[in-house]
Amino acid sequence: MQTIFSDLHARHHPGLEFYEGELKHYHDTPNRAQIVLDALRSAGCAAPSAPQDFGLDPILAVHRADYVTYLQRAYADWVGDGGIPAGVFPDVFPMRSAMRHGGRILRPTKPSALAGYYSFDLTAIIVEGTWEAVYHSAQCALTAARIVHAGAPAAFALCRPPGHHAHADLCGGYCFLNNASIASHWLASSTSTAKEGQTRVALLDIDFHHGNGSQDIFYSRDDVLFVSLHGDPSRQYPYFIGAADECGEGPGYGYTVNFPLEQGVGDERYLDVLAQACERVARYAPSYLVISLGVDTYQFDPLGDFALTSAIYPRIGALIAQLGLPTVFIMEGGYAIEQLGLNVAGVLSGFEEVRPS
Ligand code: SP5
Ligand code: ZN
Repeated sequence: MQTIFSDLHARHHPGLEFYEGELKHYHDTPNRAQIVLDALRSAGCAAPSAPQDFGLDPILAVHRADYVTYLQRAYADWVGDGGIPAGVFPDVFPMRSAMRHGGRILRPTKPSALAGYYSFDLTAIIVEGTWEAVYHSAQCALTAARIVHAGAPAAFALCRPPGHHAHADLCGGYCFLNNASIASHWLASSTSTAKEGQTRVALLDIDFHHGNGSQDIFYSRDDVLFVSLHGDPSRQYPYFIGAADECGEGPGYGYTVNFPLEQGVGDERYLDVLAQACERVARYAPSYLVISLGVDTYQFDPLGDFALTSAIYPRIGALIAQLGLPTVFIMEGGYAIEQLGLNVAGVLSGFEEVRPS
């Protein structure tokens, strides 16, 4: 299958993040993308293609315009205000209780406070090249979506930075623009006709962490089914969201499906739950399937607590392929550098065994 990749991702390279109370190296390192590329080349995959440029419109269809403007300007405004060149860090977060006073929170002008207004944690660090990197990461997702829309059985967007934690107006968890949501919305809206009615898209999130941003973006919609397997958020990042009783709201009720999982999940248990998730996707009978592909479910991932072996990843790909749906794979997390390439290539090759391009 075709891989879409932009080397502009390397413009985003924060050095350090707050991790368990200390400053540690940033986990979303630029070499993550290179490692996946190398593994795909070794597996005999075709060389990656550069993304096409869809402009800002498909991004603005998912993200708030003021948030996108913030992402574009935040670094310059921060440095202009005397901020450290290493990147933008919030120094305050909106207080929940401020919502009582008129149902809104004030939007500050101070760059360090504005960063708090548009962030839910400290790890989506904006550096000088972040906007360029995230813009092209989203274009990779859109290009892969277009390839599948044009009739390919599958395509892989090697996105970096990742996206599934980003809300319409919030960054966090190394994510700024929600690549999988941008691709899902584009697919859902680009082909609907009066005659055929609404195009349905299933977004299946298999990153170790709950896709809080994706869930929130589609929470009240029935044209994008969101299904996620993840470490139980009562124990694991991103916390606060991703429980099994979050099912969607309004017209979206029944179109959010969460499978929060216990620590130490092994291969057979995971495949059993993934099969249940796939059954829900099949029942929805979507026109397209988008996969938020994280491999931080791997047993030695520093950010996860599952016990999956590398042998499971081709089986995951095969199970997804058995749905028989046009499938867009979007790269999310995976931080066990040693096995990252093998595990990602495993999912894609397992898919191709069942559904060759
Ligand atoms: C895209 C993605 O995978 N983002 C993940 C962001 C996770 N950031 C916070 C991780 C805190 C993890 N604590 C793990 C403790 C293991 N000893
Ligand atoms: Zn993750």
